[in-house]
Amino acid sequence: MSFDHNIVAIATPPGRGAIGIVRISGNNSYLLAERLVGQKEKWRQSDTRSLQLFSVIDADGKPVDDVLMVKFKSPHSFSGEDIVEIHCHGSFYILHKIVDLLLDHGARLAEPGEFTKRAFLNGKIDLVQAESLDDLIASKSQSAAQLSLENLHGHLSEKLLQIRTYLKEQCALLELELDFAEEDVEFVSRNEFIHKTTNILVDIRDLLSSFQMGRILQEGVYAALIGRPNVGKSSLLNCLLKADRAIVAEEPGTTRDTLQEQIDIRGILFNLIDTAGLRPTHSQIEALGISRTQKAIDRSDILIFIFDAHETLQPEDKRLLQESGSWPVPRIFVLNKKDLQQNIESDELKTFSPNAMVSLSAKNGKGIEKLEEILYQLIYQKHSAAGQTFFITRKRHQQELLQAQKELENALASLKQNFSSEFVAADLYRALDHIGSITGHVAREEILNDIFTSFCIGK
Ligand SMILES: Nc1nc2c(ncn2[C@@H]2O[C@H](COP(=O)(O)OP(=O)(O)OP(=O)(O)O)[C@@H](O)[C@H]2O)c(=O)[nH]1
Ligand SMILES: [Mg+2]
Repeated sequence: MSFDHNIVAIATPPGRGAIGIVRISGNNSYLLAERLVGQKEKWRQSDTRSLQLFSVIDADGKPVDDVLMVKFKSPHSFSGEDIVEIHCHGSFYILHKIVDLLLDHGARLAEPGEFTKRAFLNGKIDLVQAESLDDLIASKSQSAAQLSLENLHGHLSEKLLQIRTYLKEQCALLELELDFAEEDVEFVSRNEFIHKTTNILVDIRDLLSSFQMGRILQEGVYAALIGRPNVGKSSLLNCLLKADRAIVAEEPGTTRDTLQEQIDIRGILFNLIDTAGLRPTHSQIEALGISRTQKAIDRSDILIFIFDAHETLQPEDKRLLQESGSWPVPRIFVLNKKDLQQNIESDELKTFSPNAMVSLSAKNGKGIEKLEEILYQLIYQKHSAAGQTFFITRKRHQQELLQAQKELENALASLKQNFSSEFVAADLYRALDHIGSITGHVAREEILNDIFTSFCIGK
C-alpha cells in the first residue's frame, strides 16, 4: 500500500539529550532527506541500514548540525515504506529545526501512532502486535516488558490465527454443503465439528481467563493498605517506597484522601494505595475519604490489612475483619509496631483466615522484606497456578472474545438441534469477525483510530 504523504516526527522524548532522532516515512523520504544535506551524492550512494555522517544545512546553505543518517528500504522497514532516520544532537532547537526544514521540503507532520498505523496497514504487524508495541514502550516493570515483547513477537497472534483458520475452514465446508443442498451431503462430520468447536471454546475460555493476570502483569497489582486510623498505613507505604511520601502523624484521621504510588518487587509492579482509616465519623471530609477507601478496596487485587500490634483488637478492627470475609481477593494481615510491646491477639486474627500474616515495624523497617516476599509470592503463585502461556491484556480483546464465545455456543446449540447449516455458518462467521477484530484482520475505522491515537507522536 502506498500513501501520498511523507510523514515526519521526532522519535525521541522531549527534553535535552545526547542524541535526538527525527524519522521520515513515505515514498519520497530518501529525496526529502537529500534536500536536507550538503553531501547529496554521498547520500544517494549510501547503503541501506548503515549509519553515515552528514551535515544538515538550512535554506541558505548554513550548517544546522552534524548528524548520522540511515536508510531503510521498503518493504524491509518498520512501516513497510522507505524510512530515513536522522540522528542529530538532542537539542530542542536542532530537532525542531530539522523537522521544520523537512516540512518546507514537502513532508507533513505525523499524527500520533501514524508510523505504526502504516506498519499495520502495510501488513508488517497486526493490531495485537501494534498494541503490544505501545505497551512495551509504556512498560514499567520486567514482567510488563516481557509480556509485551512476547505479544509483539506474535505469540498471541499465532494462537488467534489458529482459531481463525479453523473457523474459516468450517465456514467453507458448511457453505459447500449449502451449494449441494439438494443432494443432501454432509461435508462436515457433525461429531467432529462438535468436538473441535468445543476445543476452540476451551481455548477461548483460557484466553479470557488470562485477562486478569495479563492486566496485572501489564498495569501492575493494585494493593490497598487498609485499617482503622493510626495503625500505621501511611508509615507502611513510606517504608515500602523507601521515601517520605505520605504524611504520618500521631493524630488519628491524618490521611483523608487516597494516595497511590508504584513499587517494583522483583520485576512485578505494585500500585500501592494508602487510604483514609476506616471508622464511624461525623466529619464530612473524613466520610468522603472513607468512601474513596471503599473504592480502592473494590479495585484491589490484594488487600493489606494493618493492625496496631501494640494494642488489643479494637471494635473497628473487628468490624473490618468481619466485613472483609466476603471479599474475593487475597488478604495479608500486617501486625505493625513490632518495635513496641506486643498486645494484639494474633491467634484470634488467624481465625479470620488471612492468606498470610506478618509482623513488622513500619517505623524502623524490620520485617518489611518478609512482606515484600509475601506480595511477590502471592502473585507468582497465582501466575504459575494458572499455567497460562498466552495473555490478553486489553479490555478490547476481552470483549471481542466474549462475543466470539457467545457465537460459538450458539453454533453448537444450533447444531445439536439439527438446524440447517446456514444457521450454523452464520454463527461461525460472526465468531470469525470477532476474532478477526482482535488482530485487525477485520478492521473497523473507529477501532483503528482509538488504538493509534493513544500512541505517542513519532511511533
Ligand atoms: N512505634 C511505632 N510507631 C509507629 C509505627 N508505624 C507507625 N507508627 C506511628 O503511628 C502513628 C500513626 O502512623 P500513620 O502512619 O500516620 O498511621 P495511619 O494508619 O496512616 O493513620 P491515619 O492516616 O490517621 O489513618 C504515627 O505516630 C507513627 O509514627 C511502628 O512501626 N512503630
Ligand atoms: Mg495515614
